[in-house]
Amino acid sequence: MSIKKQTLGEFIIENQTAFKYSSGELSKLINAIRLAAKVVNHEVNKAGLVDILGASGDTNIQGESQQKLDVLANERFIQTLANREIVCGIASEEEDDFIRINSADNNHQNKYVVLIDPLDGSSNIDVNVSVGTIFSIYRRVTPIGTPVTLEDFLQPGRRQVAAGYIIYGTSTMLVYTTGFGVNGFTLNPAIGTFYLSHPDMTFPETGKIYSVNEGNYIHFPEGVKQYIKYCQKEEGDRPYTSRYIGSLVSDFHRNMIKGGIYMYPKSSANENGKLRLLYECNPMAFLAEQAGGKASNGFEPILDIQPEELHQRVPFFCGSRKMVEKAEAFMQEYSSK
Ligand code: AHM
Ligand code: MG
Repeated sequence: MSIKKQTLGEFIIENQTAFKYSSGELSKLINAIRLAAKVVNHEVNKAGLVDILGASGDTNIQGESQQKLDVLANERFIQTLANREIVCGIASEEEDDFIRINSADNNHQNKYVVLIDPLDGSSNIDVNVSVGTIFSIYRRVTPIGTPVTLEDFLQPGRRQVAAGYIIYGTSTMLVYTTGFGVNGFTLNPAIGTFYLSHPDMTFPETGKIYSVNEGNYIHFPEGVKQYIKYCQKEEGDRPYTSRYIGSLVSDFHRNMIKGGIYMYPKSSANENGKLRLLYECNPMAFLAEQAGGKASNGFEPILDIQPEELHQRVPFFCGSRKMVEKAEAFMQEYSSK
């Protein structure tokens, strides 16, 4: 990659001045995520070489078995953020409860909380398929200097200050937004530097890819069944192409570049779908909207949902604006909330 390109570090500094009264706290926070991303990238890359694969034996709050890399990624992100004392609280998909971060003098003035899915799609690790980290940042709502409470984490996605993901793929990328569009940075592993490779990323208005686990078809609501039939019908620019990696970050990333829709609807087996509102859907929805796309539960924007619990799940339809609107139209005609 050309060294003429802007590095992520340079980009963060340059954009900090865009926030008029910025204290630099958010910049420091994104810098810490950048650092943890490089560490986790290193672990993911050597996964095939050393004995860190396989289930660790623990189960997370959703009753799923954790793989060792999930545990490692969780530790790395939490340690990096906690050691730098730049956040007042962290919630992770891998932790039962949120974590309060105290400073050495017990009196820090930090105003941000971070919510994170340290390694999403981790069932793909054993078969060498891309996985990702997803993060979401909010300003706390309780007074600065007091211990964070659940309220600080249960905010509608619309209030996110920043969100992004790291994709550990054929190359490693960090893609994020602070509410002024979406920018993607590719890691040059030889020197450990992220370069701005994808400035101002946008979803094509429509696309030809639909991504859904069709193995669950029989359990889907009628609206989703009808929409899938619509995607498969020979008419106009259809049939569409079906592409499903089973790794949200990778499916989202491809659809943002090529145009497409990702769906994880509710089903008769999972009444709220599978994906978590706070760790997966909200950050992806913020990115989608910032990139000109759309994200919905089939009936309302994901970002408008008032969360009720940390590990809440929601049905998820996300991607190119016109495709999501079409899926919503089918849901509203054939299904109920
Ligand atoms: P995880 O957080 O346990 O890794 O689950 C989330 C993942 C998403 O990345 C992916 O899109 C989805 O689960 C796949 O689920 P399924 O195997 O049911 O299709
Ligand atoms: Mg996940």
